[in-house]
Amino acid sequence: MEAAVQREGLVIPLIDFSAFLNGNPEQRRETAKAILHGFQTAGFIYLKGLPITSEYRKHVFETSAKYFRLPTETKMSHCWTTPEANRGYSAPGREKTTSLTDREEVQRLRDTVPDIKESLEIGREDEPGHPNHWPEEEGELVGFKETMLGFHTKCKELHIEVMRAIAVGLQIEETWFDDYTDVGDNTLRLLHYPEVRKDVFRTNPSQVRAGAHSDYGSITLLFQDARGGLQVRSPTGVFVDATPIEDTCVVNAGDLLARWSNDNIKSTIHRVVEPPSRNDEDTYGARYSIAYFCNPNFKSYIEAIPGTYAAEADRKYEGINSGQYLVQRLTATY
Ligand code: FYU
Ligand code: NI
Repeated sequence: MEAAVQREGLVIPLIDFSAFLNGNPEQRRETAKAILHGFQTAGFIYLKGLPITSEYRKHVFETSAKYFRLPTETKMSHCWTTPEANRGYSAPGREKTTSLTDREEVQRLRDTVPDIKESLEIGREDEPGHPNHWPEEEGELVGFKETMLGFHTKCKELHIEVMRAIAVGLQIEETWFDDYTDVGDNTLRLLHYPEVRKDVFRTNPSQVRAGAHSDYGSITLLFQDARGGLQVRSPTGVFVDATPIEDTCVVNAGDLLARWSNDNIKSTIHRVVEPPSRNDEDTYGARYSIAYFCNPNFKSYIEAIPGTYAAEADRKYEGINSGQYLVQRLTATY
């Protein structure tokens, strides 16, 4: 098996997903095994051979960049409101600087430092009581909603297929997860890490673009641009670069899947830092990425998957409602 990353005991496989989607039974089984193995060891895999063309992907990234060019006040009018809705615009980077104690220093940074990251969260369009916060369809943004909802649906399908691969790997019914993935209670997050002056990182070496964390739900699909910055914690405890590979998607298991699998699958800590600079300028260029956070249907009850425990006494966790679990996690971070 080809490795996308291999350092410090962290081996992240690069897997051709078309061999699962279109292969013969033998190829499908082998691919499913490799996917499950990646989630059991690294907690991360890279997938290539996706049913998402590079043109389509490029179009989605360009559409995302257009959104972030809107004036700040406009974006603020699409503001993220509550963990229950988990939709809308947020610019949370600013609060990082408050960890500094010297008030003048804080003020100086506020004046010179743009937000470290801004994002727009988009949920499924038909969840009662939780509308998406769409920008006006004018100028560059004509077609924005259609593009993003189309991509949301594509990613929802990918979630269903990756969970089928996990089911095949676990040797349970291939469609076992379908009743948990069909609603699509997932969040599409467009991310923009703006250009930032290098002295921000020099002044505060502990500054990272997204702090160390593990994801909450079942799996996350991450589409990154060529700049990089994602790092994954290795078994030896060091952060290793998850270098971008063109036309691949990084997929990692979240905490709820780890719990659901009785810790058979790993949810691994990761973060986003500035990639090493390749120029003499005094800024780091912008980075765009798109994360798609997948969750089991919010209405579903999550308890150990069959086959992930031998005896009743081996079950490590209480059952839990998926939606409640996510809201709990989001409440802790916002
Ligand atoms: N928002 N799920 C996550 C996450 C943020 O896993 C979500 O909906 C992690 O940063
Ligand atoms: Ni994450």
